[in-house]
Amino acid sequence: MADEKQRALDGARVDPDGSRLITQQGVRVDHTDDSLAAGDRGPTLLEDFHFREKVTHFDHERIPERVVHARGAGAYGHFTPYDDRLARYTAAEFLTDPSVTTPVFVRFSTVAGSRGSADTVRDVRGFATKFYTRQGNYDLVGNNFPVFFIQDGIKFPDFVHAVKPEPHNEIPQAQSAHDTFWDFVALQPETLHAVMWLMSDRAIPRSYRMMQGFGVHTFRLVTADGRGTFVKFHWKPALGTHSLVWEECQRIAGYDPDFNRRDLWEAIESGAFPEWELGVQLVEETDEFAFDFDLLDPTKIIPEERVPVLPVGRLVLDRNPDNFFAETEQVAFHTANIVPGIDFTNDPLLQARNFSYLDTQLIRLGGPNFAQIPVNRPVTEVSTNQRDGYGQQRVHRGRTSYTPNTLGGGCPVVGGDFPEVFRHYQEKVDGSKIRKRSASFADHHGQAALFWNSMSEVERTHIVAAFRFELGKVETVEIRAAVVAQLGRVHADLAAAVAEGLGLPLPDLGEPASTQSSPALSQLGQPTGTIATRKIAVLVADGVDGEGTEKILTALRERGATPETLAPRGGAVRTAHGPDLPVDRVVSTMASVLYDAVLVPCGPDSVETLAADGSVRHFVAEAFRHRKAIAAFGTGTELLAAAGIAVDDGDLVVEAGVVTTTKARDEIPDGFVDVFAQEIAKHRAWNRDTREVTA
Ligand code: HDE
Repeated sequence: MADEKQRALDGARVDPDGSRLITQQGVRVDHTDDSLAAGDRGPTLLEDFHFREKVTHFDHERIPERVVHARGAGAYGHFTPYDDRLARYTAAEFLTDPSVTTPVFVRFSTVAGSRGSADTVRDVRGFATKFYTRQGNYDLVGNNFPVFFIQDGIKFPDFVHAVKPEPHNEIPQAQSAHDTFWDFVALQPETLHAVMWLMSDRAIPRSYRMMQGFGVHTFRLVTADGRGTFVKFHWKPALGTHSLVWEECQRIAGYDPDFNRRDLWEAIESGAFPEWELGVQLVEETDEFAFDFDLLDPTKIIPEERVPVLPVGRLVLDRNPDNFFAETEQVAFHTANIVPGIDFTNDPLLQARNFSYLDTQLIRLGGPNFAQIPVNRPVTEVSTNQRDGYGQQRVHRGRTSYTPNTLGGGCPVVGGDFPEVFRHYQEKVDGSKIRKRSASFADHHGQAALFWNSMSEVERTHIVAAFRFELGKVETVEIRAAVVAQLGRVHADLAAAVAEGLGLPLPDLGEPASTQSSPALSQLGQPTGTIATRKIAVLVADGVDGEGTEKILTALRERGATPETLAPRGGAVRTAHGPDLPVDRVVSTMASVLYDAVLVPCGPDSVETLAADGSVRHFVAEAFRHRKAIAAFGTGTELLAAAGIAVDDGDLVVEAGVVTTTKARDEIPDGFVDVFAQEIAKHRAWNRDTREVTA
């Protein structure tokens, strides 16, 4: 969609069509493969301006990667509020006028890894949105966890140094499973709530399109007459919140380190535009102290059951960037980019961020003019007295670059009324200068326990396994024990299970730090019923039942899923009765971990070929072990048997996510695809017993 931001970007876009090679100085050259040399085998000449320009530019092509969130993927889209329900709370037009659609750029990221690290690591994911509003740029720089690891930004360098690769050998890359991180955690219990999220399935999303986003801090909405309301921002994905399983993540890091980036790109290219609903939790200023935690403490959530999330609008991402560097790498988010109607609170983490983001762009983007980079420009006018600086793109005319002036006609003119101009919320502040954490930030274990209490059995098993994995990689036994001791102050069950796995003695176990729970925190039990964009591996070989396969492929595509045929070799396979069936992928280049579900069609010859191949049996058994939906029709069930999966014969049999029928071709029962789709939509068959099947 050509919104105002896209039209503005058109001015910066360059297409290669038919152009000739012309240097940066506008000179046409006829040769770019050999440098200018003194003689046939002689030295290169300094006067070779074309060589020097080309190589110098290359030498300077890299900019510093982000100190955190270095690896990311971005897309354009738009946001529209549903109605004017927030008009009572904020003067921000883009949140309150349903006739206004605001262009956005969103960048998703991992935090700890370098630019080239894998997507599927255990980590927080960034969810940063730049709204190009008609009142200026508003950046909501959030994460997929609603809480952060520290309470005061002055601890951020310590926290990041602890989680990043260790400084002496730069190991490990993009992992929290190492001594320095857990040393920090054990000594800094304010990390514990976020650490619970980090050890949970939230840290390994199936897709950027299937994760929630949170503004984390408590912000403020402000009305035209200056009334403030506390607000927490939430993004809810239309496709539901879903995760990978840990073993898959590790395997995908090898098979497709770009898994999440590719998924976002392909979904948008195929027209399956990702969507989120923006929600807000609102708290009146008079209720500031109504909670058993401090609203300014970024390690705390407001349970949704206590303050419901009010849905306010829809975000759709519908356009991939044209150039990764120009847009996704150069986009510069800043928590202090706010517009009239939104303001900060005194959350000490937010306050620090308001310093850090501008500061970091100065080194990363090389000077103070980064807001002139096309992706960063607002769709509004810009008019300041700021001049000069590296990378200045504008040609400011006139004699004046100061205020007040008469020589420039008094321009740029200041003044105006809120909300036409931004004016800070007039919060009364009165206190002594102190360097001390507020006593209201003291509870570090209560909400960690709340999170644990809110998890389903499956989710708890995953959390325990994650702690065991991570702490198992810690070399210093005292650090393992110190973390387990902290967990003992969260919940005895958790600490005991982790200690048991590590072979550590039980720490002191008291009462749980909280007996409360918040069902909204559990990812399970909130299925969306859709299989849109789910990837389904269809295993075929020569002799497959083409008619039955086509019928099911069509039905799956009609439901928005993406089935792909995988065969031992590329091209097409011969079908038992009809035309050849095109092959999308060669099975040896793929793995079941790259798919959401597996289908094995009928065909005695096809199944015999596939079953004789150990890697195909492994493919099926692994999907089974990862509790994915699996379907087979006709003799396809024999491949399941060869992979060690026992199935009963019948017209339509469903057993813990495995859907089978003995029928083939036009006799496949109508309900077969419906049931298969239902099982895929559940994301995983958590009730499946996988012990008998090894992959
Ligand atoms: Fe960031 N963070 N952060 N952060 N953060 C950066 O800014 C920082 C925090 C988040 O896609 C940096 O441009 C401090 C919380 C995202 O470009 C840097 C503190 C949350 C992104 C920075 C925090 C975030 C960043 C690195 C503690 C969730 C990626 C490059 C006071 C609410 C944005 C850059 C993108 C990036 C500093 C804590 C989210 C260094 C000092 C809490 C999504 O400025």
